[in-house]
Amino acid sequence: MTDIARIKAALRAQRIETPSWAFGNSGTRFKVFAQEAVPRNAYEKVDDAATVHRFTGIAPSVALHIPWDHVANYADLSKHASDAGIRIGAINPNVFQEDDYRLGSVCNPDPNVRRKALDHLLDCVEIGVTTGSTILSLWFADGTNYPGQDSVRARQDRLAEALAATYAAMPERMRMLLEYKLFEPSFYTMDVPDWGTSYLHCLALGDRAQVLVDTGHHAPGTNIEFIVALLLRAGRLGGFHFNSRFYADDDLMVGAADPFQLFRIMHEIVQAGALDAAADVAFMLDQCHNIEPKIPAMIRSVLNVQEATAKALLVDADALRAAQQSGDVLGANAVLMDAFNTDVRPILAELREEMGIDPDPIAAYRRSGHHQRLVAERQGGSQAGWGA
Ligand code: RM4
Ligand code: MN
Ligand code: MN
Repeated sequence: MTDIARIKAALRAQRIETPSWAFGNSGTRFKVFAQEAVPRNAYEKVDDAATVHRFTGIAPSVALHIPWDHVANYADLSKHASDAGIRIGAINPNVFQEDDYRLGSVCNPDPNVRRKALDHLLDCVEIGVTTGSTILSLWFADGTNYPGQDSVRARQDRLAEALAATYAAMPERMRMLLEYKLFEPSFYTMDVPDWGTSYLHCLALGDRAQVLVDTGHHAPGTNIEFIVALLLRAGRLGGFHFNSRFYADDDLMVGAADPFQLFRIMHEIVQAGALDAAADVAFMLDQCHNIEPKIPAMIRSVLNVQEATAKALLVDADALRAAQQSGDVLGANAVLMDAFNTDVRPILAELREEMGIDPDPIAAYRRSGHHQRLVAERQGGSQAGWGA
């Protein structure tokens, strides 16, 4: 295989998962701006995810967030997805939006609240089984705001207990991904603030528990690709929540703020052979399009990951190794920069034509009149979202 054929084959096989919640209205704690044509339920969110897949060719699954995406019949939702050409991806339990969770969910000092949170996690395992999902993706808002508020160690014990009970309920083919976040909504301690905490819990649980790296959840300046390399080495990189940030958990379009960081992350992935489906790294997006139109923003985001991947695949691995081994610092760096500075848009346009999709997905979406159709169709009802 020529190099170009190898790169195209890898890009053709790439899978990026979109998040249902990105299609609903969202905002900051200051304002949620409603947009036209926003889905009113999980079915319409799935439709929007299917549209993103139709225009990009590489986004064939959508993650659900429960209860935001609660439906009466999950098998029916799953069928709706497959009729639309996609499937249900990761199931994300939401244990952070009820009054009961003021002091936490699975780490709450009150055993009744812990039980309620655990029951929801177990329900989500069931939803995963019904929808054919293989990933239970956990994020906990749990933590404390003030020193002394609760026992850090007791909270870890409670967390471990809930995770173990959930893990035990998962079928063989399901993986648990445990996400970490440095701060917010808790400001003094988060119960899973960093990859190390997540990793320790995963180790205690078993092979099917892995760390989820949300790129927006680190302190400014954190070397995320280093974390990625470490977790890959340990076989515990379960997947990503891609998004980009300038300051904190901004949830902006991936690759918008720092395309070079995204390239560096994808370089570690490619070097470790983890782009391969067998490596089971889930490439998921976790974003909110507060002010920009959502479907084209999601298309843009998928393309940004694809571009970074193409550049990472272009890195001349032999030249890089040779430079590294001979201690050629500048040469090694130049190999990387050469790849990063290559315009990959022509090869991607070519690839898309070969895949039978438009070489310029954003322009194609604009031309398609799909947005106008949705505006006409989605009248009445109440839009999905975080509430204004
Ligand atoms: C959190 C975290 C979770 C996401 C929620 C909406 O900050 O990133 O993955 O489900 O936001
Ligand atoms: Mn996330
Ligand atoms: Mn987040």
